Amino acid sequence: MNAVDFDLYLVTDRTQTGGRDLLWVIEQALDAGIKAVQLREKDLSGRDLFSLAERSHQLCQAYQAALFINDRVDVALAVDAAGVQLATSSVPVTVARSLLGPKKIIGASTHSLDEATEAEQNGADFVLFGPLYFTASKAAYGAPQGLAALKKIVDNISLPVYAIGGIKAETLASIKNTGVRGVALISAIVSAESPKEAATEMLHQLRS
Ligand code: TZP
Repeated sequence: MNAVDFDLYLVTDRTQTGGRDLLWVIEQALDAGIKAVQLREKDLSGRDLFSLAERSHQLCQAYQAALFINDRVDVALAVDAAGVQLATSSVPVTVARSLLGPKKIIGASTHSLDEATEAEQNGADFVLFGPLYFTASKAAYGAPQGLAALKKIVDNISLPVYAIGGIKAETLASIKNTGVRGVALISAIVSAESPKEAATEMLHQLRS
């Protein structure tokens, strides 16, 4: 299992930046100290995603942060990203592992204990679990799972677990109590008036 050493995981959505350049938003978050970014721009063509991933990778490298590419193992390999974030609709974890080799980090997005257990057995390095709370686009992610379901995942697998979905600075204390390794978020940073201040506050709350 590869070392997964970040606590706050920024997930991108360039439709939620309020017209600001996504790379500017990413850099603001990196400047605040975020060490992991998932490029999740599912509507882009392979060519456009590759180009954005290359630029994101350069930025992340400048800040010693890890870049993960959502779903696209080919793009992750092409830009030498730290790893991939696989959805349940992505290629299986075992297949991604054989393509990526032992050193790339594989995150698996899960929605139940069964999925999280399977991800662990198949060689994922960490799991995302959610949606924890209601999200702005809740229809896309399903019903909120809640803290008890999150704790059940944390208690039953050995991989680092990250919560995602509707997470704000105010809810971090109760989320931390479940024993999660960290949290992942989109809107709380990407849509914030100051992504840098929002990320700084999140990191402070997470680490206090
Ligand atoms: N997966 C489950 S919920 C979610 C994803 C990608 C969206 C998280 O966005 P936000 O704005 O942090 O609620």
